Amino acid sequence: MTTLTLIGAPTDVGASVLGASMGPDALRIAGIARAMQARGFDVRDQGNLAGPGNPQAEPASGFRHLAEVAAWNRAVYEATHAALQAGQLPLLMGGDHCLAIGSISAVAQHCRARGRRLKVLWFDAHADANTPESSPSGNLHGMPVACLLGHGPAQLTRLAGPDAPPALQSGQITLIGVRSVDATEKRFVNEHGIEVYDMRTIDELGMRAVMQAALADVDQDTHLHVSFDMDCLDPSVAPGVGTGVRGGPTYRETQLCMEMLADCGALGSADLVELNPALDVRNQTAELAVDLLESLFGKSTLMRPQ
Ligand code: 6HN
Ligand code: MN
Ligand code: MN
Ligand code: MN
Repeated sequence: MTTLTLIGAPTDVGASVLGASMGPDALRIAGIARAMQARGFDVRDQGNLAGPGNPQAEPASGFRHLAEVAAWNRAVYEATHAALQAGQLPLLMGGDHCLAIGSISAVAQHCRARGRRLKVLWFDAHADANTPESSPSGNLHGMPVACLLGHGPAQLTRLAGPDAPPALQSGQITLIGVRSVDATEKRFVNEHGIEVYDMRTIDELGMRAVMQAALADVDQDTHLHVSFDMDCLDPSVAPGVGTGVRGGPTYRETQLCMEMLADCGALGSADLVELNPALDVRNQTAELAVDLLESLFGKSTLMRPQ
């Protein structure tokens, strides 16, 4: 039986909208542990990591709260790495999306040591590929993709050690659901040749074809990491997010993504981030997140031939 480790990271230091810090408890209240047990996992909720509070400061040298973001990411890195080393499947409960720097750096280090291929699917309304030079806000939750590719402050690009290479090469990450990209961010994404399935592509090709293309290079020997920003969904179905953008995938389109990910059988770790209970209505976005995670971990309506 696989052990699924829930790691809570209750912080919003990477954002300017407050509230994602309450995400882990909203997921617990929505029944994440019981739902994952019902999927056949031995679930261990590690509780919440500890870290600095939110100073609610203005950006300094292009970053808001760099020291605090680095501290939280070190904690996430250590917890994720320890879970992987113990043969467990870590599920990071954010928190804002800056925390994926820590989780994915740990997954990358783990895969590197074992010679395993790593592929990251990044579900998001945004590209999260700003650098401090390009960021309009200084918010580090808008920069994790660039940091993971080695562009950012050393505190965040070298979590695996002073000599560690960037966590990812640009061919290892695919962005899905994107519809809000800053002008300078667009240049970064294009120059690095990052694979992006934006909403227009999803509209034109349909979600099934997009997911088939995104998973084309994923096989049984690949460690697949899913980094899921709740603002990927249309805000009409997921109102509990800090930076919602209209025109996102529907409930059914997102379920199909999760079902296809479950079928591919390669999932090794995941992040569920940017859930903001302060902006939610009766915890519905947390309940939706648990519902999607059930599909990601193999719940389907009917028995299907493998
Ligand atoms: N997120 N591109 C904007 C920025 O401030 O850099 C928005 C980032 C949102 C990040 O939702 O994880
Ligand atoms: Mn994001
Ligand atoms: Mn986002
Ligand atoms: Mn580069």
